[in-house]
Amino acid sequence: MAKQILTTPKFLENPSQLAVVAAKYSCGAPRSGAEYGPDVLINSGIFSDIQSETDYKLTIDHLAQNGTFSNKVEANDADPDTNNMKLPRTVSLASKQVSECVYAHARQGKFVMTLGGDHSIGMGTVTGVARAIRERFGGSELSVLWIDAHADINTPEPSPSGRIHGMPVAFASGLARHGIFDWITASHLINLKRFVYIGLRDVDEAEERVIAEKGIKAFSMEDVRQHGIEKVMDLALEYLGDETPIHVSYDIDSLDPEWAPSTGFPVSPGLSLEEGIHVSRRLQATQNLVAMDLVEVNPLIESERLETTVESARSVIHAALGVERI
Ligand SMILES: [Mn+2]
Repeated sequence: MAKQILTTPKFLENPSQLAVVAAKYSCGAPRSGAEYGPDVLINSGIFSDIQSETDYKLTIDHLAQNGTFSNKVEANDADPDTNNMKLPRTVSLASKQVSECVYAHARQGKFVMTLGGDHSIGMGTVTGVARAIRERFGGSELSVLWIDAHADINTPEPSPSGRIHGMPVAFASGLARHGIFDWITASHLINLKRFVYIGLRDVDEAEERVIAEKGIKAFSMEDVRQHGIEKVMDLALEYLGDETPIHVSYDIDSLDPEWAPSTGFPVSPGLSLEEGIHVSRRLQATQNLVAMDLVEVNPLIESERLETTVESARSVIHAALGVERI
């Protein structure tokens, strides 16, 4: 049984419309598997009790590489390394598709739930929602919470791996620019002053510098341990203010590997499942949440513990939607 907590979302015109976007890509990551994440989550029934027992009306868009480039090719003639980036054209095309799909739903005032996929798709989701919010609310800016073990704010040159799943925040904020990503225009950009990290614990040196230079609000795992997740959420929400639409981009690797083993780059110690659910509940309670991503579930990693990972994903998604099991 599921019960829906009834709230009145402030920034959604069609709050009962839940647009699920299955973003089946792993071109931003060094190994395959994340492209299967959305189907694994959907087929596990993550949305079936929502559909049958709540007022949400679901649509699902399935997005995947459409043959222009194959989903998981190593650098090749069609998509050679550029400025230290691996598969930049493939990732640009993928994230552009995601951005356009997410935008179309968000423009209509629906809640958009994007399932990944590797986190490079995050540059598509936040840019799509940011653009829709600007248009719907006279230029207003979107607030973004990035729940992650990693900062994903590398610019191409200093990136140790060249993999673009470590760069979505840089591209979505305009910190990184490249002709290959020229579909990202001023209307798409997110503002790093309206951006908060929670759960960081594996941040590259160049990323540390950018976070300090730009004064980006960041709560590390150490902060969570020191102050508690309740206090961290108090501070994060106070920083963003009451009257702002919020997009949460949730990397499953923010959770401790005990709760989310099936992911590409698990880092201990992370958020407990209870802490992860608390983050979602608090966001839901603001009534400001307009979109969510849940990314980096990789069924090819620690497959025998995939069910644990899927259960955790289900719990944080349900809590964000105000759907609780009874
Ligand atoms: Mn991430």
